[in-house]
Amino acid sequence: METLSSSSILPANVSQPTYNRKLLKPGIVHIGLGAFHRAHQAVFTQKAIEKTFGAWGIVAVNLRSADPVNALQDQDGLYSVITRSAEGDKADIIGVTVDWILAADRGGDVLAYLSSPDTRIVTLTVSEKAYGLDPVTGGLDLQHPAVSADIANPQAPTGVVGFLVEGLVRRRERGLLPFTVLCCDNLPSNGHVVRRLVLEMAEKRDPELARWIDDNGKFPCSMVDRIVPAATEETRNRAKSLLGVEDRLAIETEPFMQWIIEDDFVSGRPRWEAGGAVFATHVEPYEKMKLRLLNGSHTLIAHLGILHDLEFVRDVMAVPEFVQKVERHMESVVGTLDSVPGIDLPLYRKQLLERFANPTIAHRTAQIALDTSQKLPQRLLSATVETLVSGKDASAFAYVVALWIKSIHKRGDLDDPRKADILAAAASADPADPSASFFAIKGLFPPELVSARDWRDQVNAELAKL
Ligand code: CS2
Repeated sequence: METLSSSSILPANVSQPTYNRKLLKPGIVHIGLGAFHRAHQAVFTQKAIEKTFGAWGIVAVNLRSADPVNALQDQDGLYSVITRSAEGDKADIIGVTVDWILAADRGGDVLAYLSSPDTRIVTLTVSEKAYGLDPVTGGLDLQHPAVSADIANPQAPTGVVGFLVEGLVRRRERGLLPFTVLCCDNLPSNGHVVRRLVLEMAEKRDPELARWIDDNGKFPCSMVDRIVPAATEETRNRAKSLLGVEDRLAIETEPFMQWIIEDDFVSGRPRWEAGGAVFATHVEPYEKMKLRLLNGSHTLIAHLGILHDLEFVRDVMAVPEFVQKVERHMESVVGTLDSVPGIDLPLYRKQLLERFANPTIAHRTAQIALDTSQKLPQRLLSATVETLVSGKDASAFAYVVALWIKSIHKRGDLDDPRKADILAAAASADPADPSASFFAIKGLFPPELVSARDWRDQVNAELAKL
């Protein structure tokens, strides 16, 4: 079967870019060419360009995996996003990607783009673990492989922070302004986090450079939301039947999408409002709401799914007892949230339950359970600390930690950067105090929780019930 390309003739109900792709110039470098980016920032950017054409084409950079880069090459930069709902499936072709690079092979080309006057924004979706963030200090983890490699050999970076710093070095040498760094990963105050990491690495190189970035750089925070399961053979088959051609990059997603962005850019930005993005002065309340209510519930659902052999989020949501657990969890979370401008929290919660239950979205519980150690702090543990400080009941959060521990025992394995420590904790667990070895893992639980003996007893009590 033919592969999607710019000469494909597609069915009339498949929407295609309405702008002239040949005239689209690069303006954004995006690092992390995963499913999420393809169904989120790229879609918003396409809508912005359709509304107001401008030099906002995306150069898509993947740090390590070659597959999506090769697929973009074979498909002239095109791919489809399939939006699934009870109303049916709708395919849209996205054409905003103007170049594609595997950084591991062509790091020099990535740096050339990063130091080009045309590049005004660098967006990031590299996942929590890629930044080299030390959860205890909030600064750089010097043991992180990419961080140590990029400090040792800064001109040939391998990791996201190393690329940003080397790109900024070259811009400064060329007399250019910095690019705006727009983090789109699920981290709290994500712009501040990345700013700090970049400044720390820059400082090690040259304090003057760090000062220049501090004075001229911008790192707006942003809250991103769209549920985008990893694509499967089924996704590609669905694309085939909708498009009539093969699309190796097809992804499927829900209709909902949200992007709240701090409007603080060095040299302009696309009109992302055209896709429904909201520009706000303070993004933190939205991030906190989303990380704790959506992602925190996801982590709960993921481990319920693993323990009960339920493959997809929707399967967990089909069990009334588990829905009650999610509702109880959300109730505890709401006690930790400030009011969020423009958001009706009860409605937001109701929508989340509906989104999780969407029968057309096959979101694997195992996918969400990946890297749980990197997700617990912002999704669960900070809310737990705040709940305990205010003297409220945090047993709903103890339940999630117990589920996670139990799921490790059940699987005997996991995919997580702290895997070795976590498996060692599981192997040495003391039946009389089964969570103790997990709480002893360095830098995983905040000190306030390590010393919260009563709460840890609740984790043990939940474990005993499981
Ligand atoms: C999920 C998120 O995999 C996970 O950890 O919780 O990817 C989630 O689907 C998105 O943040 C939704 O916006």
